Amino acid sequence: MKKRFLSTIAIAGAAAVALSACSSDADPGASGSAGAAGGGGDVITVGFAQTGSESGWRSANTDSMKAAFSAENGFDLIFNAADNDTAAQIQAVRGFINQGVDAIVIAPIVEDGWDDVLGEAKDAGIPVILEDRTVSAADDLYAAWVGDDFKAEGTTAGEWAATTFGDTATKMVVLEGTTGSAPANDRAAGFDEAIAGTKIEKIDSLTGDFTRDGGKSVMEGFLQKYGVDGIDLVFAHNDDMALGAIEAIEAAGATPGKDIQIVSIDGVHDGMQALVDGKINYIVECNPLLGEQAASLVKSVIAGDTVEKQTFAVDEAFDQAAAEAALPDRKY
Ligand code: GYE
Repeated sequence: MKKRFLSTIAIAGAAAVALSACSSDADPGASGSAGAAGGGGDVITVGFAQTGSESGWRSANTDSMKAAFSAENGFDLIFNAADNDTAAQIQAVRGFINQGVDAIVIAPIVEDGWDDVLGEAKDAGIPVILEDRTVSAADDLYAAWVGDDFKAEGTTAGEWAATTFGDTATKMVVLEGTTGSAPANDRAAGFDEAIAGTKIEKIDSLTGDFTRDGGKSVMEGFLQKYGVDGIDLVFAHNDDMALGAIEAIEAAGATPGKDIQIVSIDGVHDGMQALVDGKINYIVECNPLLGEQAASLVKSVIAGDTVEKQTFAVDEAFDQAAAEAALPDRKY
């Protein structure tokens, strides 16, 4: 395996200058062994272990990754979506190692539990690039990470809440992302720090797993427990859960954005539309268009170039007027 990786470096190095022009024998359906070790030697075989398809953000991220890791760009992409099942995702990565792919890209569902399989990839000489979420494993077990600053997103959302509600007694519920995931952990931490010392009281917090259905059913439970008048503010860790909460609030006979205000994170099209419509009050962006940066990291790592260990995407934040101005040009 190691030997094959070394030959890949040599081949990729020679091909690096002309990658976009030599995709003629790329075969998207081929298995890992048909890549750099096989015939033409100009194709980089990449196994991508995606989390699943839980949200609008995820769809945009998958599209961006598939577009960047295309045959035209010199890649043979083996795509796996784990349906939010952490064991299945680790299994997929082991499968890529067994296939002898040239590189592995992972969007890790949760932070913990990666040490063993990342160690196996390292022993096999297969570089790993993380995209989107981070892991708690030692950083010498992967080559690089590209994604968004989840803690800063939480802080920005919390600062909006502190400015809007800070001096008024406010009952807040939280719709958490997938338990143990980096964005759920970091967004919660950033938000909590930003509202510390204000009169915002977190009365409840449960996971809705980053899905619209999850957000809806958790919000239904909160409304049953506290009543429409017992909740002033919802912090949703992503837009999809905020959209589910909107359905629950409307079904309870209240007006989202007025009776109960909502702040969320992502900035996907449906979320931004809800902000324009006044049903969400503030959105912090999380850019899902990470494909090109991830693909360029893979090429650099395979070519033996030194790369940045961490690359952060740039995120904005939107109130209603900003969302109205931005919506026509949004790419996702
Ligand atoms: O915010 C959410 C998705 O990991 C940043 O995952 C990503 C998050 C995103 O399901 O919508």
